[in-house]
Amino acid sequence: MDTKALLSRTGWLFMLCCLSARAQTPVKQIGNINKVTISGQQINISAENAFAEIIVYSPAVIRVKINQHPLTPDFSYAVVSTPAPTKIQTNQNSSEINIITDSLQLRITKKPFSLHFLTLSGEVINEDETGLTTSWVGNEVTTYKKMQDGERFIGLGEKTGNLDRKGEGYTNWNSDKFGYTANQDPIYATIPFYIGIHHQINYGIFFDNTFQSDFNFGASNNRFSSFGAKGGEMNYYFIYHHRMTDIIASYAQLTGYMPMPPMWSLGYQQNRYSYYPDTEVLRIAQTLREKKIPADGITLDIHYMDAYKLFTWNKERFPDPKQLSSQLDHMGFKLTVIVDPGIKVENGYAAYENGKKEDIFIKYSDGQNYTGQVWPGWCHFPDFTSARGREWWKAQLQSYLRIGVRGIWNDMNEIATWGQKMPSNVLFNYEEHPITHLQAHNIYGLQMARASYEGARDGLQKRPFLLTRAAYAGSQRYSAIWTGDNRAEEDHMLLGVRLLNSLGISGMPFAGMDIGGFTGNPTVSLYARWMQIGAFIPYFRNHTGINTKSSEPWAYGEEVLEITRNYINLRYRLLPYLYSSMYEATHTGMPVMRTLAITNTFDPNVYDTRYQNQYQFGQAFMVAPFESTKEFGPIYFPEGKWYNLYNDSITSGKQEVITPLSLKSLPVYVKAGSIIPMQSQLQSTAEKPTDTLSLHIYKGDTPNTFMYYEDDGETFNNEKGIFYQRIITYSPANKKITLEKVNGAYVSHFRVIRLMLHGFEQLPGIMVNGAPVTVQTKTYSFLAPISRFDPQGFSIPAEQCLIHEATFENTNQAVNVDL
Ligand code: NBV
Repeated sequence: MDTKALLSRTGWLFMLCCLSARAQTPVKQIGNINKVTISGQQINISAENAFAEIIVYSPAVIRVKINQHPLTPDFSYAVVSTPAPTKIQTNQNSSEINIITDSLQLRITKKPFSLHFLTLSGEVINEDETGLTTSWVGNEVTTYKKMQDGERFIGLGEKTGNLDRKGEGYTNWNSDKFGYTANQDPIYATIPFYIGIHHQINYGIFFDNTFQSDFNFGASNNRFSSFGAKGGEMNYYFIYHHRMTDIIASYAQLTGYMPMPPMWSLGYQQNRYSYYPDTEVLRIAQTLREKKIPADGITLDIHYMDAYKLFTWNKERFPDPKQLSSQLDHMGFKLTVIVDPGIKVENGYAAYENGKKEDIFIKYSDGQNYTGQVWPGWCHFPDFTSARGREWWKAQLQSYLRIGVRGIWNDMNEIATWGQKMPSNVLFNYEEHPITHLQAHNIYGLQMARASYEGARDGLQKRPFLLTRAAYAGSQRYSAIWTGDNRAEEDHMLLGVRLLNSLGISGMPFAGMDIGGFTGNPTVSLYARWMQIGAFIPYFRNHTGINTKSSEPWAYGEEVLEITRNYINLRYRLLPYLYSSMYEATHTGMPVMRTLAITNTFDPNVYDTRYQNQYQFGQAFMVAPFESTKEFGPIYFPEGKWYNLYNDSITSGKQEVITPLSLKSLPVYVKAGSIIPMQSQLQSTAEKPTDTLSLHIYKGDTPNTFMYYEDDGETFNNEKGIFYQRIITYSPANKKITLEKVNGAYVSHFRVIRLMLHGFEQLPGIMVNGAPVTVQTKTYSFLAPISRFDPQGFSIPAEQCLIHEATFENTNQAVNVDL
């Protein structure tokens, strides 16, 4: 062979080597686009190494699906909406495709395939990192987004850490984390939805993939933010609106709304691991009543069962559970029981026998049921991803509902087993399209909550209360959530507030934490402060672990009893406000606990770690939680004017105020212009309030509206239009308060409306529908005096607000009040 031939041969060989090395590169890039098909609101793309589908769901929501193999048919437990007819414009040339809606434009470059979401005027909202775009490492798929200057990231549901998640990375793999630390990740729930914020722009991304997923918001890199999963498709929904409230609303529309909870579930709930026997449960209930601590719920933890066998009762501890629930009911308490998914493998145990017969357990690929160890010992686990499994579960649950149980608490549904290592090869039915544990793990909790909700709804024919520990996006349609086994430590109380705020912006408005802490014992002051915060949390439950100190409000001394009673009392008077705020969540997805970032998105101060725990409770209140050990706290007042709840002193916004702190009161402020409906004091929601609804209005400079909502609080009649809903508007400019005509067929319990006007100096008289009404000037206290708080035995008087009061009859007709 001559030299020339040899060279050309080696050249070929070299090229071949390079090519195969490229083909074998461990990172598979999406490559260039080679085919585009546009049909209506859908664009199908095939690229060198992938297939993609871009679907316009609405002007503000665009879905992106990318797969290295041909795309699979759609299925999601999380998403409940389908694309709405949307006007779009599309055009393309050799280098790009453009999709333009009324809200945004999506530019898709062809070489390489990369996505650029832009405002209509061309600013970047969010774009692929063009060098990395979407790629695969084996089955793991990741999309890389260019990190924008100053970009912040919030959301992702139940994630520890700061409000602004910049610089951090997170994993979604629902995990049982007893006594988790303040930075532990992952914990129990997966809500793969976050909001990015930069340059006066905010957007949302919901990555609907149930495999273990990872989010990187600039952790160990300064180039990109990314989201990816260990398997499945790249499948995300991109949401863009000017206001964060609308992003939250679009996410809620995609994944569904929480149903209206029963009124009683918004009352105070008393728990421990575990109250038993039945006499102890009754003693707790009785003491709450004797000590005049309003309460509505009592919960039975795992010791009610016979040897932890689900759907059984320990006959010695609870000889007559039906009688217990009816005794509690007479005292105004509703009973909730805990359920775990593990069904003990034991011959003769009914649930095991009939579960086996009906073949509803998850199994290995050889058909043998999976067996894992948990409280009862070796267990099988129902397959909630199969209709048959859910039906079986619903049927079992009826035994609780028949005896009057009103709440179902779904625990250990990550699935938690001893060892915490369920094998990957366990199979789940997944609506007759079997999947492995890798794909099913993060949705097991969601599906268990679903089965429990459906079972309880059918059985009770009344609104049930559902609680779950594990969750996936969409769980709000079935259940409230709590943040698991927290610690009785100061930083956990504040972390808990952030977890709940984050759950709120991630579609889960009905959320709570173990007030007082689950592991360990709180100090006296921590307990008091935590209970105060609890009054401003949607799900208000005191719970503690086994072998800890008693955690009822009287267990921490007389002063703490008075402090907690004060706040639980306030919670009950605020129920009309809270109920209306919950109603708002059921329609718009707007959470009740609102990080200040929702309405002050571009104010950098709200992300400052000094202020990040502050939140709004509904539209009116701002709560500033601090460690109970602090004597002074820096409070940031965002834009607007803020009234001190207790004495009506006003602080104007956009400033920090170093505020003296006292254990007797939690710093709470009311936004100027607020409208807050309140009722008379109750000991439980089983009691009826007096017939007067107090409407607190705080003088402001800008108009405000509040949607007041009422229904019977327990049946499903609300779904048939039997509710009472009216818009209340306060317009400072023309000094008017208007109550619009009532919408809905429910007759309000309240016959009289009492206006309570805060911050209005001189008001000799007001006109109601043109007729003069007398105004009385009074003082009003939101809290009662604390009698023995002072070591010298003097009582500490309650602070007072000066108000103007006027009453008028509540009819369904429109009311015009001239101030
Ligand atoms: O059922 C007992 C506990 C329960 O009290 C707690 O709230 C759950 O998060 N449960 C976990 C089981 C294990 C506790 C160590």
